[in-house]
Amino acid sequence: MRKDIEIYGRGVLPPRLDNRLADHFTLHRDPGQMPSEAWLEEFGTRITGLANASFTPLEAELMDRLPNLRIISSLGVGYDTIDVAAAKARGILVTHTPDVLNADVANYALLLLLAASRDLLGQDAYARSGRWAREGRAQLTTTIEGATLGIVGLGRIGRNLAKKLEVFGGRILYHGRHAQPGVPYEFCADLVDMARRCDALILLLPGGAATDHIVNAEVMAALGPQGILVNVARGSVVDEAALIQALQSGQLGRAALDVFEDEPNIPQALCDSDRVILSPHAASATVQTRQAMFDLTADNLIAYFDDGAPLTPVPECRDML
Ligand code: NAP
Ligand code: 8YV
Repeated sequence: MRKDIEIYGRGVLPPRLDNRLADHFTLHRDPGQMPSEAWLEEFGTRITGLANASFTPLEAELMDRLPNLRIISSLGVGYDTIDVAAAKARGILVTHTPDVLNADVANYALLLLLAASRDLLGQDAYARSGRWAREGRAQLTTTIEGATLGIVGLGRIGRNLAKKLEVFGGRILYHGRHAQPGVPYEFCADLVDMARRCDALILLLPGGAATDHIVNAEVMAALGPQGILVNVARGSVVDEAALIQALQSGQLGRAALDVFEDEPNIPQALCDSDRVILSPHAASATVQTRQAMFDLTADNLIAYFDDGAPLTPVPECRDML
């Protein structure tokens, strides 16, 4: 127990995480995504650790108001909303929660892929509305058996998914910045070329400036009228306006989306489309995986303040240890 250490719980911390931190440290909460001026004046200089459960950007401006901050422990594997360069420049280490969510996020991507290819929501609506009884059998759908499936971002989650996709007996291609040695899938340096060859693209790469709108109109046109786009990465990686246009014009077949450009807001055109499956950023949202993520978020702070060695620093901060 290190009650002498004062931690800022940013955003609404889940109770399990809140309790672990409050047991171990002196935890200061603030109900807003950004702390109030009064809160900053009272606690700002006392805070040395921050648990981030927020999707609101964590930028240099806030770091400057916490001059003794040493570590940001972020809930989630993606950390595109945290200005890591600004943190490093101030000697602040950033951690995240990789690996513990790989299986569930990959399972969710597979679920979305299967649901889109078999039009599960359409079948449900057809049965539920009585159309089956009135009109007979619903339209046929598309198999993913033997399909060519492209993974954009063959990282921890992407590799977990690829292994699961092997059972469908088709080709697995992947796109990233580098070919990966020893991987039994075909690397495609050009995303448009890969999309042209694929029946479905599954996005599993980080968000942020480097990947902004990497899936643009050209990629979606290449995927084609029968193609399926599954996004469990970040809304920012897909040009959402171009996606709507591609769906409406029939240039793209279907989309299954867990993430959006302006969460939690979803464009009405996507809500209105019966060729889109929508999910509220829920790929990691099982009780078991979320508990593991909450625990790792707390354990990173505990390990850092116990012996200076947090468990899972983001790659950019490993040289700070
Ligand atoms: P990871 O292990 O770091 O893998 C990321 C992959 O993306 C790597 O294979 C990397 O390959 C590729 N990549 C990185 N930058 C790229 C770029 N500029 N262009 C093309 N490819 C790029 O990450 P992970 O743990 O698998 O997680 C992946 C992402 O999934 C997270 O960052 C997060 O945004 C998202 N996610 C979403 C949910 C959800 O709830 N929907 C849950 C968990 C994760 P190269 O190095 O070869 O480029
Ligand atoms: C969220 C995710 O973090 O890990 C990620 O990068 O996108 C998700 O797992 C989760 O919703 C926790 O806020």
